[in-house]
Amino acid sequence: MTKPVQIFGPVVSTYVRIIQIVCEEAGLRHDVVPTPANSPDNRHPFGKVPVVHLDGQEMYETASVVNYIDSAHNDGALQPSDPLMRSVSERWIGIANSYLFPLFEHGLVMPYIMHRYAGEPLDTKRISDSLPGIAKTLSFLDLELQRDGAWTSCGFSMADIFLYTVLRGVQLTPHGAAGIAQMERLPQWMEECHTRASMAATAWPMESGSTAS
Ligand SMILES: N[C@@H](CCC(=O)N[C@@H](CS)C(=O)NCC(=O)O)C(=O)O
Repeated sequence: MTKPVQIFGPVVSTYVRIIQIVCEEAGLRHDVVPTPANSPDNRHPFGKVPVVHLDGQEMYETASVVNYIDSAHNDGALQPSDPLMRSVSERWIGIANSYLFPLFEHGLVMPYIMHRYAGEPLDTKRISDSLPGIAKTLSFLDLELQRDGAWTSCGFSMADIFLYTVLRGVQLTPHGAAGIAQMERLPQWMEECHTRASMAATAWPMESGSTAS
């Protein structure tokens, strides 16, 4: 029996969860080795998490790690074979990494995490400064879904995994839950992802149907 994939990073982390979901999709066993980004044990050269050990390799940068897992262990099932659809899926992964994660994480998700789990006062200024941009971005995603199905036109792909995981953190905050609920198509797509076996198996400990207020 092969060794479980070892994922070095926090137990609650967007990018750790993306690796966990793809391991589930590929039928690979996986363990999180709790490692904060700022720990001396963290071996990422740019101080990020996760770092991953699998197949005798040390890997980092989530998109490249999950592409490897899917290609080597899942027949590439999460990467569309049609070149145009592959490009669409890659575009949405790029959007999730470059624009959505920084906007959501710094503007909404981290203030709630620091408030709820580190006992800091809720940074309402940072949240209120970020909300217009977040609302505009949620509307953009929703309109794209209504227009041509956006990333969902590829069938279930890696894009769904990145986008769902990034958006799930938002949905677990009160402002984010309210914002997503106002959208036309996003809530249904979120629900479909939420009930997928790989997503359900990797739910964060605080996911009990409530928001992170
Ligand atoms: N480009 C990295 C980004 C990973 C990332 O931003 N991880 C977050 C946690 S989900 C992190 O390391 N945050 C800590 C920090 O930026 O100091 C990847 O794709 O793996």
